[in-house]
Amino acid sequence: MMHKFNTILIFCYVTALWTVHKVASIRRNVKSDADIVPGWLGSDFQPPYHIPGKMKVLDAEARIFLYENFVSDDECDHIINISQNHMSRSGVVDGKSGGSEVSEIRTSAGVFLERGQDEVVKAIEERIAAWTLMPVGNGEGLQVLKYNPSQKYEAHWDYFFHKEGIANGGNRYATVLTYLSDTEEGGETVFPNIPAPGGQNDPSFSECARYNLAAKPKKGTAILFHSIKPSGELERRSLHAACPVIKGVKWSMPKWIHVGHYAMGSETPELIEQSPQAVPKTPSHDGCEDSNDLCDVWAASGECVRNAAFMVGTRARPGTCIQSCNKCEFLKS
Ligand SMILES: O=C(O)CCC(=O)C(=O)O
Repeated sequence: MMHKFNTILIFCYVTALWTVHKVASIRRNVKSDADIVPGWLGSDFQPPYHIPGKMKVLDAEARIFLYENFVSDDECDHIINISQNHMSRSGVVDGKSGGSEVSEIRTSAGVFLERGQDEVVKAIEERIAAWTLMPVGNGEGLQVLKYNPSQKYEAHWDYFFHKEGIANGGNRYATVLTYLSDTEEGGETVFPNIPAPGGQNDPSFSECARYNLAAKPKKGTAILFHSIKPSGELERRSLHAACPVIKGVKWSMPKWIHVGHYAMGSETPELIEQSPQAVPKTPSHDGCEDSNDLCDVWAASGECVRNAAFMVGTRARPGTCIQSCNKCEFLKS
């Protein structure tokens, strides 16, 4: 067991280092402690806390992990308390302009916290840095999200396709998503490009999450997934969605982590040089293929919803991008 855990840690460590070197030639000046992962630059690795939970590998190839009890109940309650009076409707990034807009793709409410806003936030951010081996300074502020029944976030990638998206800290490298509450029914985080182990999850998963890799909201549990592969390519398997909440309320807390330092407040964004990143297509199954090379770019910018007739079409007349819009079921009789 210990041996397996050590192997996973070494694997994460090596791939994190490799990715940082491969993806970005980062001319990063270490400006503060926020830019140093514990153990880097010759310091001894002495985590300032004990993470009491246990980690499971959800998908080794796509590097998706789940950590139970990553955040304590008291910490979850504290984060909800400092956030709940500041929530507003969540936005999505417009793939063409880079601006934020309200969309039916994402119907939760949310708020961004400051990096290091208080001692609890700081402790969680340091824990995330120790787990991901990415400096605190590479992370955007923690985001706190609340989903009421029927609220959701449709399938999307966290990485960007537009210039503006990568101007601050380069592209997003990984996401740590922590659940701050249990949810009675629905609200799972599902990865539509990865089948469920054994083809199907148990019936306690909602229909939206039944046939693909998914995690249920459980207070204190965190999932880590990677938007960029060790090769530098964007990781299509990181496509994910927040299923509609069916019963109860869901609180979650994403931390988006970039390949380089993410400037906040009065900091000046640094240029991160990145090699062009190809987005390899997942092999088509059952003849389910997009008819245009730009389908995944359009899908990531919300066109499956905004432009459904063209992108998705109908079962009788499938659209141009059924693979990227996850509508391969149209081809099944
Ligand atoms: O809340 C969730 O389950 C997913 C949130 C998410 O996908 C995001 O904020 O990028």
